[in-house]
Amino acid sequence: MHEIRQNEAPARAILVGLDTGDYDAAVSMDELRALADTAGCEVVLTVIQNRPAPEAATCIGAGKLTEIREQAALLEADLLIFDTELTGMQMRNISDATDCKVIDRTMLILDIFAGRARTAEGKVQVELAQYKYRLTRLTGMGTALSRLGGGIGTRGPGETKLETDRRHIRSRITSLEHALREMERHRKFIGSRRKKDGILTVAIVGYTNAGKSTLFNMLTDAGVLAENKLFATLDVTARALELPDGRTVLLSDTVGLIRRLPHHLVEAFRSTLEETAQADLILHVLDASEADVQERMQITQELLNDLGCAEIPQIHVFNKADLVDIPQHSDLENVWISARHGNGLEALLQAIVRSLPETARRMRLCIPYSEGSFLQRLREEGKVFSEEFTPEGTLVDLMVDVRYQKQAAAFIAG
Ligand SMILES: Nc1nc2c(ncn2[C@@H]2O[C@H](COP(=O)(O)OP(=O)(O)OP(=O)(O)O)[C@@H](O)[C@H]2O)c(=O)[nH]1
Ligand SMILES: [Mg+2]
Repeated sequence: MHEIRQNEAPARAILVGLDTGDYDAAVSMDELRALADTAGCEVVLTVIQNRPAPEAATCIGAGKLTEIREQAALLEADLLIFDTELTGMQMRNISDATDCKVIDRTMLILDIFAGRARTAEGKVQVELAQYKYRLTRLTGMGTALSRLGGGIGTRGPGETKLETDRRHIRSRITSLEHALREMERHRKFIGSRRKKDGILTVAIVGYTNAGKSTLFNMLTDAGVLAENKLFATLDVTARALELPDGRTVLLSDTVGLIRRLPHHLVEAFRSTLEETAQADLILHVLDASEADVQERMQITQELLNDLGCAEIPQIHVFNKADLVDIPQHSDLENVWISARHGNGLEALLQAIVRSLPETARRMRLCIPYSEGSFLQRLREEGKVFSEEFTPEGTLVDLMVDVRYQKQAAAFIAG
């Protein structure tokens, strides 16, 4: 496990929120606590200050800072996690005033991301986001981060590099961006090849902790890490899934979404999530046992719309049915399941079959030589597995697009 270095004691953290009335601060703080848990911190106190706007120099007021300093000493806390984004200057001032290490919500999320990225592309995306965030906060950040705090906020780019060599960071950003473009190009290439092969893709999408990876594993037996932590999955993971109608689709598991996802992060993960925009079908997984399931559904839907996925057919998958005690009625667009116990998966697979567009099908044909142009069209549109010349015509095994299936049926090889 990355999130806390094994040889360090967990950070004892105080969460600090500012309630300006712009959003529901209490809910946001609950989520910050879950994030802190995920990062391996022990939360010893939560402080919320009501004020119309942040203090320029210190975010919260001087009185509150003194109070936090005293509480930190009393509770032996060494880390402050702010729910709002801080400037480098604010970090230094707060750190000086309280003697604690100071990070903000974005840094905490980036820290979790850094420990969890699996693929090369995911790792590069996180590192890039970290460098970019830090570059704008170099002044002050060094002191604010040099204190203990259980290693939180220090994963990824090394601190000394950050402080001493701005130019180094800039060139690192350039080379990471270059590497990322290469990876994107490769991914797009694979994507277009899939389309030619007539492979449909189904993306599992949803709020963090909804049970996406558990469902993915149940459906594909892939053994992808599933655990009760936020952001257990950071990269798109894809596996082949055979459907009851014999077609094989590519099923992908994606990163969990969260409210107030800092825009740098949406940017950083846009390319990964953009793969979702190519999907033929979206399984929108919901944790039916959460009280705010409707709101989470909406947050996820808005992010999907931002990514240009509004038109893609969607199935709402109400997961964790084992935990809720209300009537559960499934139809083609709303399916109740328990991914953990495997309940409802049959109905889900049927709904998937019914929701996917008709597509290419693999066929074995014997096409007379007089129909050469038809064969040529088939070759251009679909992948050819084998071809053999016989006295009766060309014996070919290939994917046939739905448009040609009727015409091709006349040539099915016996
Ligand atoms: N009771 C119950 N728990 C479930 C069910 N499905 C998943 N869980 C639990 O919910 C937690 C989160 O599951 P994951 O599959 O990791 O969730 P995820 O959506 O992939 O989460 P991220 O990748 O972090 O966004 C785990 O503890 C699962 O065991 C279910 O049907 N019933
Ligand atoms: Mg997951």
